Amino acid sequence: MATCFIGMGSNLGDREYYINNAIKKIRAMPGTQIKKISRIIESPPEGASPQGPYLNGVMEIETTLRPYQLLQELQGIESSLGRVRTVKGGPRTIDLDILTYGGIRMNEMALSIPHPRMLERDFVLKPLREIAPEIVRKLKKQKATKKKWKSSGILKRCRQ
Ligand code: PH2
Ligand code: MG
Ligand code: MG
Repeated sequence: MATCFIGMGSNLGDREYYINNAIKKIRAMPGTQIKKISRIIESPPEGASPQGPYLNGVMEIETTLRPYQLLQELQGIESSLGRVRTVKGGPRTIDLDILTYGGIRMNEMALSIPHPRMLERDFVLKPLREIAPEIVRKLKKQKATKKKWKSSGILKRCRQ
């Protein structure tokens, strides 16, 4: 069983409908329980092409699904709610991102955990802090440590 945090976002069509439906469908995923859901906040699109404002939220789940099974379930829910992938970063009915999966770190083409840009995004940090402030503190500390190591050259020397 792993504790995971999932980011939700919508900026196309009936945004509340899509967020509520995604929550319902996540609740029905095999081996999965929702533990906490943050408040849903509205924010302007960050770093994306001109598009409408987003509704964003974060939830904590417990799941027996493995990372790629979880990804597949979430992508299935995105498709069932009319998500079409045309332009990268384009407007979407629903976006469901794995932010963290237990304490694991992975960096693969199809899946990077923790989500590589989550610590730079207020629309993730604000709801995540509301339900799990300790996770934000831990990830920020890990990032600062990694940066220190990198600048000291230790990481590079280890890889050679
Ligand atoms: N998602 C993006 C790009 N920009 N901006 C906001 N406010 N909320 C999002 O969910 C969002 C974004 C790509 O995933
Ligand atoms: Mg996504
Ligand atoms: Mg996203």
